[in-house]
Amino acid sequence: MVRLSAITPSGPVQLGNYLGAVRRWAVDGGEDDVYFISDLHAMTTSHNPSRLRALTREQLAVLIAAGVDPRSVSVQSDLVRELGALTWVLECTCTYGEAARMVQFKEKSVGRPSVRLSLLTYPVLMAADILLQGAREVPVGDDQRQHVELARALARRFNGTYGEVFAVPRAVVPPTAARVRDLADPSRKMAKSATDAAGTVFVLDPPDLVRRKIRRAVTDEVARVRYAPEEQPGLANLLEILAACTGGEPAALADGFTGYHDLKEATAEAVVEELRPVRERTRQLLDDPAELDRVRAHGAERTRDRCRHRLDAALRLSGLG
Ligand code: AQP
Repeated sequence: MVRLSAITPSGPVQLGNYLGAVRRWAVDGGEDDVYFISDLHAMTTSHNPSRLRALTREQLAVLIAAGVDPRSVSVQSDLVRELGALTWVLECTCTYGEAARMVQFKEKSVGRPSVRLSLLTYPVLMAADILLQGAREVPVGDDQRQHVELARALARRFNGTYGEVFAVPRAVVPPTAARVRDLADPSRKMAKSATDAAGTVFVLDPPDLVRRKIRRAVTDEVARVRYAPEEQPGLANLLEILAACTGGEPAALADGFTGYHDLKEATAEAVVEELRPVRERTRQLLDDPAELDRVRAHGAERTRDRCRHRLDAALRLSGLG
């Protein structure tokens, strides 16, 4: 069973990406899975080329440092020719109505004619990512579920129209749908491209900065430590982060604290300790370009080998070549 997931280099890896996705890929992932840095997806909004390249490399290092099997990691653009070819075939399989119905596109494009055309078409590129690798399971958050449904529909339509080539993928909801919230504004999820970095803990932040950000986390006036996500979202976020780092349950952990200060200190230390090895190993990898280049080249070769027969069949059956 091939599972496929990705992280977009739209900013440095943040605590939510790590706890909600990368750490799980490290624990649950198998050699057959595909975990990749989706640098092509990062180009759907305005981007700086050298920053994109540097973030791609940094994210690759973080994945390996976090313990994701190096044999399962790759960079999306290393397959740009194969993906470009299949994306075209799938765009010729997809209707405009299907693409324009994507909620993410509607939300991000409303009243903004200057959005890139790629924001409309990238779910088709995502379908190509999934179908080329023969992925059966795609772990995604709710916001990406609709895109996996599109990949499913396109696989079925292609197979039904031209001949059986693609496995039909399905979205799977990660077992613990941990949603880390912004420390400065717990009504939002933590995001790597947040404009105000005060509420975002980045995996590579130095320990003192992590502590400062967590000490300044927005809480409330209730002055009682309990796990009540609706009434005390900031506090609940801290308890969930602490639970994710220590393996406990947020509600049970709440009983161990009498004041907010102690909870913040404990959470800060737990996060610093959780991230310490990842940060140190990432630094080593970034200082050793040969090792990173080797992993990246292997990932490119492996994903290319794996997709070749599907791409050739899809091109041939659809009347090309
Ligand atoms: N706050 C979060 N809590 C838990 N999981 C999260 N993920 C993202 N934010 C949180 C998960 O991280 C994986 C990679 O995410 P992505 O790069 O594909 O895109 P994203 O979800 O849009 O991530 P960001 O950090 O919010 O980036 P920007 O700022 O560019 O939008 C996914 O599995 C995602 O669910």
